[in-house]
Amino acid sequence: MTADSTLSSPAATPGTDYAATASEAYRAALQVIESVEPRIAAATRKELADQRDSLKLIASENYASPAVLLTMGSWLSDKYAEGTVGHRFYAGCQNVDEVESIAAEHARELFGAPYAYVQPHSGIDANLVAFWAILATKIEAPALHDAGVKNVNDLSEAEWERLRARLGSQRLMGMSLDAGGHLTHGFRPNISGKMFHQRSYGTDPATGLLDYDAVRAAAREFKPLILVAGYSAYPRRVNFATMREIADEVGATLMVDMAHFAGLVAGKVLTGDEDPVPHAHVVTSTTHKSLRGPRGGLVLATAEYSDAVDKGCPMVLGGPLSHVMAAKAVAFAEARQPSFRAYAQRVADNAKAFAEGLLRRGATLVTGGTDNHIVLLDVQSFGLTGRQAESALLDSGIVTNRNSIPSDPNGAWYTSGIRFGTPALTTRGFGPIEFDRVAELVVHVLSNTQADGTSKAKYTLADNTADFVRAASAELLDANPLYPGLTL
Ligand code: DSN
Repeated sequence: MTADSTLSSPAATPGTDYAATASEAYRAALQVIESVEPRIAAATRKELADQRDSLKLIASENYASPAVLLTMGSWLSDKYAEGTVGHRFYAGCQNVDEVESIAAEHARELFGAPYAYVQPHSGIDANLVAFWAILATKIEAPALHDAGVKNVNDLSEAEWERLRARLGSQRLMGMSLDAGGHLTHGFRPNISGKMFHQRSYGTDPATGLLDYDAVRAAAREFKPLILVAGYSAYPRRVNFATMREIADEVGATLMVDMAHFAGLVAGKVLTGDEDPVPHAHVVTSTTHKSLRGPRGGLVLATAEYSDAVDKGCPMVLGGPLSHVMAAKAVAFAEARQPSFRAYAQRVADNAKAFAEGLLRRGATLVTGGTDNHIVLLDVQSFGLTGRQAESALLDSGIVTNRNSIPSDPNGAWYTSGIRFGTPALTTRGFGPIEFDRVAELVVHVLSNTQADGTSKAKYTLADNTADFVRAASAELLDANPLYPGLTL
């Protein structure tokens, strides 16, 4: 298996020595940075070394291409451009208009969406824009229509107070955090849990799988304005056609947060009922996880919601990050190449191989396996908390994050799970054989880690474990270099 071509030789520039050109660019950039604040240049160099030297298994991380990364380091950053294409609150936005239009065009084409909004700075921002757009479309617009005005400023005080009360009393239903949902899907400590009356749906306690009949029954009873589907720690595919049926039955807007699996949608691993775009009213995403772009957010919408989404900035967001929108355009262009489909399929195949490798060695997985890019390991059988397991793995050069499992006895801080993901190491070129070896190393670390007494954080790693695993990982990492040919 070879490293993905976007890291070394993009199809768009045949004949160029991409790695050598990128090396020159980075060397020059670091020299310039060094002349002002050498500590930042040093930390930047060190981050590359650390990423090169560790097994990155954080499900939400990836390695963006040099083209994506270099696009972010430009003077596009210096331009204020609140508003939207052709309708800005600042003069001189002609180039930002061009950048934003290209990024949105690529996003529409990539996902087959009628409308794309590429301004959100993150996934949480994208979700806030979506919530606002749904409230504006479903609650505010009819209230303005009934009052015979176009603008909230023209409402009487009494009408305004009635509207505020209505906006503040809407219902949202999403997957619970411990079943794999995200904070922003109505978790009480998050703003989404405070903006809305919220109810969560979980997973079947016996199988860990989504129970659509239970979701339907809960939706019938609760009648949410917004039904949220999507996850950040659920290792299975979702049937979005069924979720849409449920939403339609109760008059809800279906919002899908595909932040985690956007790369699998772009790469056509998730199609038909598993592709959220044809089924949801509004789809939100990040651009940096399996999609492998710059850090940022994205909203796709049907025509009904597009005008309200378009007002995201400045109603919800601060000024758009034009340099990041430019990098999104480059990443979407990469994701439209045939090689991205092959990458996305390998991400899913590798997750299966990794899960099978763990199961074969006696580990317990939430839902018993995976059919996306996530594997959620229940570490209780090793006598550990998620916190202890995460730290022991990190000591051994394996970077993961601890995660709640359904009905987690250790809560959201210590947890009982470790979430793994395959997008990053797949970008490096790892295949099923390498992932099976990684599974062996993970089990080796956890089998050689002992909880200290009743502490949920302290642990002891058996002598030589970390050294052994680091040496074994180095063989895999050296054979699959990160940014091959890139020298600083
Ligand atoms: N931080 C992201 C993740 O790791 O899944 C979600 O917010």
